[in-house]
Amino acid sequence: MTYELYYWPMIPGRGEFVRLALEEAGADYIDVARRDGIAPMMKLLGDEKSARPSFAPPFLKAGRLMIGQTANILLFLGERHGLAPKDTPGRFWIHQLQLTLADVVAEAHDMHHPIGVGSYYEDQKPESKRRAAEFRRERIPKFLNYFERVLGKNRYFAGQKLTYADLSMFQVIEGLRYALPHRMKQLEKKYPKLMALSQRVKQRPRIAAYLASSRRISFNEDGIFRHYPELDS
Ligand SMILES: N[C@@H](CCC(=O)N[C@@H](CS)C(=O)NCC(=O)O)C(=O)O
Repeated sequence: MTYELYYWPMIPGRGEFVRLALEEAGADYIDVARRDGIAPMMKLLGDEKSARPSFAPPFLKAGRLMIGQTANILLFLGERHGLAPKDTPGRFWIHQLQLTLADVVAEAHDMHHPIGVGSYYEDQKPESKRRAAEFRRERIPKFLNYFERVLGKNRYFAGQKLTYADLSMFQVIEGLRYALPHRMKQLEKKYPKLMALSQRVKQRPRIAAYLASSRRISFNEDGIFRHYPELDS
C-alpha cells in the first residue's frame, strides 16, 4: 500500500517525525504537498463530508484510514512496521515518550511564538527572549535529564530494538542543535547516552540514505526549530 502523508512542504516540522518512521520502515509513501502543492491537503482539512477530519497537519492516509496527530500516526505506523514493542506496557511506554517529545516540540515552538501563533516573531521579540532564556536554562536540561535517565543502559528506549521514539529523539536533538547551537554545545557532554543514541539513529542505513537525499528538508526559519542568534545568547 502507498501511504499519503499530508504536511507543509517547506519545513521539516512535525511531519518530519512521520517521514523518519516511513523512511526507516522502507514504506512506500507520497509526500503529497511536496509533489502536488498544498491544495489537496487544504481540501481534505476543510472537507465537510469527512467523518474524521484532522484539525491540522500532519495527517496520514492509509487506504481508507485517515489518521491525524503526530503521536497517533506513529502509534499506528509503529505497530504496522515493527517500530514499537508488541506488548501493551511497551507500546504505551513508547507512546508516552513520543508525547513527551511532542511537549518539547511545542515548547521549542513557543520560544519564538510565546504570545501567539497568529503573530510574527518580529512582533513578539521581547517576550521570545524571556521565554527562550527559560527554555535554555530550565526546560532543555529538565527534558534531556529525563530522556537520558529513562534510556539508561539501553541501546534504544525499548531495549535492543529501535522504535519510532528513538527516531523522534534524534530529530529533537537535531532540531535543538540547529536552533540553539551555543546552548547545545554546553549541554551535549552531559548527555552522552542520548548523543550516542542519536548517532546510532543517524547511521542506520535507511536513515543515512534519507538524510543524504533531497527528500530531507533542512531546518529553516519557517519551521518549529528556528535559529535566531538572539535567542541562543
Ligand atoms: N498536536 C498536533 C499539532 C499539529 C500542528 O500544530 N500542526 C501545525 C504544523 S506543525 C499546523 O499546521 N497548525 C495549524 C493550526 O494549528 O492552526 C500534532 O502533534 O500533530
